[in-house]
Amino acid sequence: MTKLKIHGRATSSNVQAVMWTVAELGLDHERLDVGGAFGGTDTDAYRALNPMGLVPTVQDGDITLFESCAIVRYLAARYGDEKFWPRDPGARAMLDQWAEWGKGTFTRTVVYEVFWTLIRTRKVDRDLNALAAGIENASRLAKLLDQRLGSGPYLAGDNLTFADIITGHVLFRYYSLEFKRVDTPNLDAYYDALTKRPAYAEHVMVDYSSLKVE
Ligand SMILES: N[C@@H](CCC(=O)N[C@@H](CS)C(=O)NCC(=O)O)C(=O)O
Repeated sequence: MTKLKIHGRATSSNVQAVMWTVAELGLDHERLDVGGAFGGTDTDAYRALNPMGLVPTVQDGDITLFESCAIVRYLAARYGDEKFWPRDPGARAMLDQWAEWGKGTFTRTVVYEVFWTLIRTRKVDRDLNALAAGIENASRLAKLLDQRLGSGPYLAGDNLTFADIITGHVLFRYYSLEFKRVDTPNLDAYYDALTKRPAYAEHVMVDYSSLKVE
């Protein structure tokens, strides 16, 4: 394979999902600091790769992709083994439904209803009622995931899969933000298992204090 090129700043949770995948699969790569304070997303050249002007964007030889979950699925399908990306459509779909839920429902709630208010909104501009509602939503969803995980340790049982990446990358934000979390012993154990993976520690547990506005 050619060397993967990943465009995107390390503090972006969407870039983190991709980088975690790249590291779990041991893929040869280079990551370029693009987006946020680094800029670089508003050029014609970048927009030709990613018309949204967002990160991440990945180039693998002559394949260029945007949308982090599509990238994770592509890398998993192309370079992952049977455990990481089950080839049986039924077995894969059972995991993929949780991946989809993880991105579209859980991550969306944690990022846009909690993280965005606590980290990316000035204190004076925060809507505390909306924040309380967001925390309540995130708590309800965390309970659901806790129930689904059971004794885990991963969504598929013993092995980490693409679905853990898509569902689990937001947990660093979920667990490190300052708010009172509900009691979720299975989810706590899951997060603990993820944090012990070197790829998660390096690429997902990235200090986001540079994103904080006061
Ligand atoms: N659905 C897209 C969302 C991409 C997205 O919103 N990326 C954010 C960072 S997490 C971004 O590019 N923000 C502007 C920037 O960093 O310049 C994905 O999953 O890749």
